[in-house]
Formats: sequence, structure tokens, C-alpha cells
Amino acid sequence: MFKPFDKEIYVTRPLLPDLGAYNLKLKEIWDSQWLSNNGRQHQALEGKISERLKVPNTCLFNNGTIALITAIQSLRLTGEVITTPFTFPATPHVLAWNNIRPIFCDIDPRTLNIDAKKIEPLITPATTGILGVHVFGTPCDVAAIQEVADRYGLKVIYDAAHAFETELDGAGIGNFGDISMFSFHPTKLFHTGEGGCLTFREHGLKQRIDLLKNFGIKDQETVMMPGINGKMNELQAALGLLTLELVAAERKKRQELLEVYYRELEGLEGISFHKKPANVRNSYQYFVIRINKERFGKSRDFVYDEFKKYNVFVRKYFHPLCSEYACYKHLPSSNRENLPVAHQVVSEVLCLPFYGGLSAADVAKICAILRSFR
Ligand code: T4K
Repeated sequence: MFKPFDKEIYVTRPLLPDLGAYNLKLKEIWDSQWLSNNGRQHQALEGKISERLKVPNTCLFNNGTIALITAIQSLRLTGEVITTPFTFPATPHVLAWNNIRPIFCDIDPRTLNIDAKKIEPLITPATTGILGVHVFGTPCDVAAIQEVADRYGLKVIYDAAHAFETELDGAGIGNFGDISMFSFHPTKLFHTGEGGCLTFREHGLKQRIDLLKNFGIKDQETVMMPGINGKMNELQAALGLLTLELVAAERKKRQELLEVYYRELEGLEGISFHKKPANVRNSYQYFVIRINKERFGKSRDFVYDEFKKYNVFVRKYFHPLCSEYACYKHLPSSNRENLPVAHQVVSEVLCLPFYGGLSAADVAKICAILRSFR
């Protein structure tokens, strides 16, 4: 029996820059009397994010969900879009907010992302796009998805909410598909309090997306289209500029913790985890295990509940599947037979605490507690 942790251990904790440094930024903003609408902090952050994500175009937003809603508008998607049920509710909801029907496709048991091989049979005359999610920062099979999309003339959008600075063969993950969305929520490695961005290769999209996120306003007397208010404000952008400076050190700490997890859990009967392939740069967003009830001897739900006794609040991301929500359950593609892998995976996954504020000893203790549940 272990002593519970003295304070709550969560699945993640946000990076917080020095408060004095943020106060100085606030002073700059106060002096400028410019609080939103493409101010100086916003302009500076937008440029820096393009560099860090290695993408040619970035548009900042007030949160990732509004960014994704806008991405769909900008590509004029309609009808049906094929997506994954194993994701945060925002992913299918942004389709519903665009009056598009989500079509759920099963997932790959290794990457936990949409299974590119299973997309084609779901395509109908109403299909206009594919919305993949790089879940937990693991890249989708972007080549196979693009191949199907090209054959059917479909647009591809990636929900890269978890994939900050993920790279595939040295390329920023935000270069794939037509548009990618990154979330800058405080639970993310890099954050702006709330926030997000869209990235894309096609330069022509920048003007349209910037219009769409600002009510469609071109100038004081011209409104081009029914836009929304998706603007990131100066307080968010200033926080982002300071948080960005902390990301490299945080990535290093998370790599050290990852090694402790690997060392402590490798070979533990009934516990498995996905290691990133050599050609992928890690997002260090989550540390996810799968628990096989028969082999581990206890279910994922047992482990989730039991950890609370030790002051450890792990998470069952993303249980239940989106296809099980009351608003989507009626869809033919939500049928359980259509999604066997997703149903299996969602009963086994567990996100363990993973952030730089933890020590190697904390992680070793979390692993020892887990082993003791067997
Ligand atoms: N697509 C995907 C695949 C996503 O995962 C998300 C968001 C989106 C789209 C939408 O992007 P945004 O519109 O959010 O930019 C959290 C986040 O709220 C959500 O942004 C995130 N995904 C999701 C995976 O996690 P909850 O409901 O789990 O949050 P909550 O409040 O339970 O926080 C989790 C833990 O984080 C807490 O137990 C403690 C810690 N925490 C949280 C906050 C907010 C802190 O330590 N400090 C904080 O300020 O959704």
C-alpha cells in the first residue's frame, strides 16, 4: 500500500510564464490601448507560430473549436464529412455547426487514428471531405488519406489539436491536407489561455480565413460574407509569446518522464503503449496506455477509480466514443458493427499524468501504484 500523493496529480498542468514578465507585457498592451483585432502581440505571435510549426501560413484564433468551424466554412464543405469517433466532442460538433453530417469511420488499432483503408466504402455522392484527428499527437496516415481524397476530389482537414510541433519526416504536421487546426487550450503543451490556429499551404486561403474570423469585414463599409468572431485578443497572444519560450525546456522534461514510464511499464503484462516511429517528432502531449482486462487482471475502469484513492486523477480520453453521444447515436455510421476497433480501444485507454511539473520519482510512484493493482 502506497501513501497517497500530498496534492492532486492531474493528467496535465499548464505552463505558466513568470508573472512579472507577463505584467511587463500587460504594461505594453496598456500603453498601446490596443486589446484585440490584429494588434502587435497578435502579429508577433502569428509569425512565431509559423516558424515553430514550420508552415507557410498561420491564422490565430480565440480557440481551436471556432478555428475548426471556420476551416470548414473556408473550404465550403457541405453534405457529409468522414471522421473518427475516437476524439474530443469538438471534432464532430464543428461539422454539426456547419450543418454537415459526420460519418464515423473505424480507427487503426496502432495509431488510434482514422483507418485510411476504411474510408473509401463510406464515400457517397454527398461526401465533400475527410476530417482526420492526429489523436494524442500521433500523425494520421496522411499519404493514404490524401490518395483517397484526390481520387474522389475531397478536401482534407486535420484536427491537430494535440500535435503542436509534431513533425513527419522533418515536415511540420500542419502542412498536410488542406488545413490543420492546433488548439492552444491550457491543457496543451503550448497554450494561450484559450486559443488556437489554422495552418495551410495555399496562400490564397489566408485572406478568406482572416475575413471569416472577423465577421467577414473587409473595410468599414464592406462585409464580404457571414463571418464569425474568431479573433485572438492581445492578452492571449502576449501569454502565448511568453509560453512559447518555455516549450523547449518542457519538451525535454517530458522526454525524461516518458523514459521513466517506458522503463517502469515495459513488459508489464496487460499494459501496452504506442511508441512513436523514428520518422515522427513527438508532440509530448499525452502519455497513453491501453489496459487489457484479461491479461492485466483488472479493467481500465477499475484502474481509473482506484487511482483516485492515491490523489491521482487520470483520464479516459476519449470515452465514450462520439458515435455514442445522444446527438449522433442515430446515425447509420454510428452502428457498433461499423466501429469494432474504436469500441475495443475506448474500453482500454487511459491517459496517465504527463507534465514537466512531475518528478521522475512521482512518475515511478504512479507506475508502482499501477503495478500494485494487478
Ligand atoms: N479537437 C481535439 C481532438 C481536442 O482534444 C480539443 C480540445 C479540441 C478539438 C478543441 O480545442 P479547443 O476549442 O479546446 O481549443 C480538455 C480541454 O478543455 C480541451 O481543450 C481538450 N481538447 C481536451 C482534451 O481536454 P476537459 O474537459 O478534459 O478539461 P478539464 O477541465 O477536465 O481539464 C483536464 C485537466 O487539466 C484537469 O483535470 C486539470 C488540468 N487543468 C485544466 C485546466 C483547464 C489545469 O491544470 N489547468 C487548467 O486551467 O477538456
